[in-house]
Amino acid sequence: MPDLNEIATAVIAGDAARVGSLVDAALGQGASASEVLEQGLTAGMAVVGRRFRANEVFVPEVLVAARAMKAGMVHLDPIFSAAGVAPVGTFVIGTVRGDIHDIGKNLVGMMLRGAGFNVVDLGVNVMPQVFVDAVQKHGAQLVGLSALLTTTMVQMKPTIDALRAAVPQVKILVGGAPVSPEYAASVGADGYGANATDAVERALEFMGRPASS
Ligand code: B12
Repeated sequence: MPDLNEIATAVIAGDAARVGSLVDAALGQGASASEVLEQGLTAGMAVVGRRFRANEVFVPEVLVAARAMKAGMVHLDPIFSAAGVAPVGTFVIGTVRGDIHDIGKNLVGMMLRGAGFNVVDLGVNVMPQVFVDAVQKHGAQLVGLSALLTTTMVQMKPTIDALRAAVPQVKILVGGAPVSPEYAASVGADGYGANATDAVERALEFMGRPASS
């Protein structure tokens, strides 16, 4: 089994090229994409998150680490996507207005694609009407809102209100570090996902396909 700590260390160091080659090597040596993601990339980013909170590193370092994490995710995307079969449904996803964090959202999108969803990714800083337009345009059954800041999670409510008014049939999932199940319920979401696996399970349930089947 390859040493996945090395990947975490390279994410922390923000060495994108090294992360890319270590991820490739780990996959070649038999590590699964999920192991690389959890024990390598996410483990490294968690350390960066703790250091950021403790004011030991600042935005530029976090940005470089985020880029390094993305350089690793590029190698995992085709594996997660290839696992899927016929499209289960269409899922529109985006990070809410005012928020530019996209790593978690991208992970959720990647795992949903792997579970067979057609994923329409609207990117970051997405206005409520843009979610509405995309759901209508793509005939999506599900929409996911991501927020990483306490100052932007408040954008979930107006976004959900706009979706309810225009496309009442769409199921709405919310997530992101500051969001809780209680908060999700208070803004009128249909569901909450603590992580990408959770998001996939909820999405499959909404489509009438329990994850275990
Ligand atoms: C990376 C990062 C950045 C990067 C973002 C790069 C990028 N491309 O995303 C940069 C440097 C740009 C950044 C900027 C800022 N950041 Co920042 N950032 C982080 C950090 C360290 C990691 C976030 C991350 O990617 N985590 C890894 C992913 C995998 O986890 P995740 O996002 O939580 O996603 C998982 C789940 O939440 C869930 N999920 C996520 N979305 C969704 C959606 C759905 C539908 C579902 C079901 C589930 C789901 O599944 C995901 C996968 O498991 C966090 C610290 C932390 N611990 O969260 C701070 C953090 C979020 N940032 C913070 C702050 C304050 C900022 C800035 C305001 C800093 C500044 N002074 O400028 C700016 C804000 C810019 C803006 N307007 O958005 C604070 C927020 C505090 C708060 N409570 O509001 C945090 C918590 C750091 C801290 N101080 O403790 N940041």
